Amino acid sequence: MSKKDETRGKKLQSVFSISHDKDVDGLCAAAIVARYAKQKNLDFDVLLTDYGSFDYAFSKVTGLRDTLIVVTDLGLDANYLEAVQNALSKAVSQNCRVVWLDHHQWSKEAIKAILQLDRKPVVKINHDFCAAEIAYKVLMPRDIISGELAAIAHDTDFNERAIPAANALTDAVSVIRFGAIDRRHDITDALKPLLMSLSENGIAGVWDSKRNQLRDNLLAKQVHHYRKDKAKKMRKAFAGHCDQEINDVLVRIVEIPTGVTTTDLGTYLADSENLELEGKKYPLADLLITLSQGGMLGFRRGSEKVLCNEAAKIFKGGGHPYAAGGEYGLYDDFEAVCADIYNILSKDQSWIAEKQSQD
Ligand SMILES: [Mn+2]
Repeated sequence: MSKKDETRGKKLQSVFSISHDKDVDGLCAAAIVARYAKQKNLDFDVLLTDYGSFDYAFSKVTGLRDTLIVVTDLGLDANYLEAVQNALSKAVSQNCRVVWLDHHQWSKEAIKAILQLDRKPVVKINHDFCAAEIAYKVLMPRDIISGELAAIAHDTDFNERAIPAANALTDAVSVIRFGAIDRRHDITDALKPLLMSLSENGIAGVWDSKRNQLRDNLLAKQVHHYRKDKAKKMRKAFAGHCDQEINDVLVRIVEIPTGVTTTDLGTYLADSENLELEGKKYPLADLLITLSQGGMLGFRRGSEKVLCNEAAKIFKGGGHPYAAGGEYGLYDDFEAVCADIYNILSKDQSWIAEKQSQD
């Protein structure tokens, strides 16, 4: 038996999960991976990360041996392709295996880069589900708690907002993340207690359904305060909005305040109760565009007249018809940006659904 064959025959000892730190989907996907590790009697470790930190996250895998590396809720784009491929190749040469489960847009090259790895990598990308649902189906299809975690993630990722525990969890993740960033603490360390109790006991581990609040009283208080503060900021942001109709489609642009996510603002402005300012009622926008201080754009639709992914494409981005992201670039004059965006969207109307079907 050659040395190579010996390595190949060796059994996997542990699972290393790399997942998205930003939302409930990434967290639930990692919790399902942790349940899988436990079921298989393998050690478990996790790294939660975000776009922009892939170099650091994947540098961690080069030290792994005999490990199943499961990446969830993270898309691989051209900027990181080479670094990620090199790091994973190194790990695979040390008897690791790679499973990548995601629901974002991938290029053919990126899929090929992962499939080219040795030791039969698994790549499952499906846009119809959230990442936790894919992890549930692929890794733990008969596990009730994993199914429950997948349902919670779906509720937040598809913006259904029908499960109160899922809403609270979304805010808890934001509170913990922003807190860790402020104190320069490690985000994975900060989120790990929440992640592990989700993994061990499902949503019942963190949510008290009798009292209708998070079990951790301090966290519940922080979430309550965070929501109040957020609502105040969002009301103020809405007061400064711009509205314009393009071809009978109402496009609304709002600047995102710090500490508020696109999803927060999208949910807030989808509720007609919040669309009242000084006695004046505003209609729901067909397309809501959020602009962050860093010049990033978020797209959320209020009606099926609009294709967010097509609008995002015009601004170097992409996503789904109901939610997408793009980039405007740094700016200092919000009104001027609005005029510019309206101008761009008037010239190229491919984002209006009925224009699409006419082509
Ligand atoms: Mn997701």
